[in-house]
Amino acid sequence: MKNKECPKHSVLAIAVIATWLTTYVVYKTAFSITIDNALQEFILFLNPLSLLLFAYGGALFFKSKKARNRYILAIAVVTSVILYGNVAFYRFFTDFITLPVLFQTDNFGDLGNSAAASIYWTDILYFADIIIILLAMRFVKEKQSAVKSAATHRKAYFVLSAAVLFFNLGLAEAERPQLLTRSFDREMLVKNLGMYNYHLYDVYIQSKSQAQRALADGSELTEVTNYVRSNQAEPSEEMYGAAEGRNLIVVTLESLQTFVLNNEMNGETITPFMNELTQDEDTIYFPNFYHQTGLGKTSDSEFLLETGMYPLSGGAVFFTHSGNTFNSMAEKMGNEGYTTNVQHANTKSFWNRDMMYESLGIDKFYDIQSYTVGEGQAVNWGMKDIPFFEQSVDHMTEMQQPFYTRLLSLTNHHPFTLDEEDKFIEEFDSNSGTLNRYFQTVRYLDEAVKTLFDDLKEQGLYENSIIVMYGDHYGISDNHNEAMAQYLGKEITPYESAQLQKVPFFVHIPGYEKGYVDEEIGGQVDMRSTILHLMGMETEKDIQFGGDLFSEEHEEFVIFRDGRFVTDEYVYAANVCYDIETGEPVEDQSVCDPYAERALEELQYSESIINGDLLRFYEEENGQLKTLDEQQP
Ligand code: GP9
Ligand code: MN
Repeated sequence: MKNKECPKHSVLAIAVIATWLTTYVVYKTAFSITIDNALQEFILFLNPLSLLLFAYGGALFFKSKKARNRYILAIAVVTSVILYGNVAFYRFFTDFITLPVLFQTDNFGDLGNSAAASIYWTDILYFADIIIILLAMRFVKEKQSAVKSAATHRKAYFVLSAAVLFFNLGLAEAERPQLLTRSFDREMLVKNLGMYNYHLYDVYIQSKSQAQRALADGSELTEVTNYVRSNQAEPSEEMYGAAEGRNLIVVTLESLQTFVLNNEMNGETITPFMNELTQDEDTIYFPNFYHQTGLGKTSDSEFLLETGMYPLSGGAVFFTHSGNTFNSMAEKMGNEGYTTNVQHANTKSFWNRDMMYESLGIDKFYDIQSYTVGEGQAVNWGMKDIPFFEQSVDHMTEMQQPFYTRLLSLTNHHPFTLDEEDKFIEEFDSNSGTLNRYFQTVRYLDEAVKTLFDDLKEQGLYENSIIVMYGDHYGISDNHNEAMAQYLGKEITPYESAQLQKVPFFVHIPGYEKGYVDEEIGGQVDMRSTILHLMGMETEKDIQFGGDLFSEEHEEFVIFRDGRFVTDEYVYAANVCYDIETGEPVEDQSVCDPYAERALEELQYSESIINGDLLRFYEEENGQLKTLDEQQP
């Protein structure tokens, strides 16, 4: 090599390839990224390239070789530091770095010490690319061609880089539709976009929300507070404190919609246990209860439950605003002496839960690491609900009482697949495999809920608890309307589609004995105050949008996240005002206007609280705005 001259930008090419390969080797050795098929592996391999081409490409703008090499070295060092920083962080937290953790180190205990403890001498290998680049700079003799790095060459280079980026994004979109709007799992982002692009994306998301936060001040809260106060409902005297002092168990029923309850499919009962519950003497069942989630799906339902605020119109609030101050149900219960936790057998970074739960004041997160998934105990997205509930109840026996625990089920999730032995009923026979299988997984979920009740009784936890269960969002989207029409025996109009957003809501109080079916129209935003009042805790000073479903004053007005709404008279969908009884458009369409206006207003208030992080200016103990020196920066 010493004697022969190499093409002009050999060092640049070597640098790109060296860092690219180093990154891929680090992916494979330092992180446990799950790969299910060859395409995923290829995307993982390809994904560092686009950003590296752009970053190193900056070298083409330098005339002198010295400056060019310095630039290349700087990029090599920066990328290595990012990569290695993640390696060290991952060793301790099994997660990738996101900007807020760098500023919220107190959340994570002594980050400095733990990071130091996870550094080894052999880690020098993670910097292999720098060594290769230095050697290349020393030994590779590049041709000094007379033509200056012509602008056209540069252009071609960056067009190529852009092509690689779009090719990568295209593959990622094919492999993981709606990656950026929907699946906010850091592992998924790194897997599809690559470590470097992921960090750029993270910086974008975080700075966008920081900018909105910086521009906000407490005065905006006055208007919101007035609105909230004027719509507040007094708790029902009868139900207030009905479950005071008991353990609170909230179960999220994955993708469960109300239409399957008390219904049959080709002569088979779909939810035998839950059907019984709807008639049970200790249960109040709400058949006219709607989900209000947006793109954040399950996490949005958790947000509605914990905060009584609406999730965001774009993106998942769990991901975009996990650094905010919230006045969550968990925090409130914690203040009243409850230990609080969530149990969910999935990776903790999914929906950014690990970060968000800190902000929501949840003491502990039993993630997949807290479960033993035995042979045959996983299907579809992960651990099956029956063993999940079993082990979750085991965890409960260890918890300090009274506790508030939340269980997130998972088996009844798209694409609704099951092992043969867990299929208790036949498939449906429409043209939609999704809907056909849905009945089977719902049937499995029903069985799992039954075992949960049995386990609680067996472990002596049942009597002294209250069990609240809710469906998180639809499982069958409008894409399956034709099949749905076949099942329901009627056309799926926008009115019907809105009605299909009903999800079950159960309040089960062992020993209550006055159970009934409550026809009140309500939504997930109402869960927080309904539950807190049952637990004997006040909400009158809280800023939130829900109302107690048991209250005489509860208003029947459910606002969907996309602006549709339901009242006791109307259903508003696809810009049409329908009569709720007949499902026909009402003659005078303007009757919906005042509601439409209020729906928009309420959603905007909620959004402004989240975007401005306004609750940091609020003192929930006395319902006052914080004085300047009490405000956090
Ligand atoms: C994943 C589970 C399902 O942890 O919450 O998420 P979803 O896709 O329903 O939002
Ligand atoms: Mn879900």
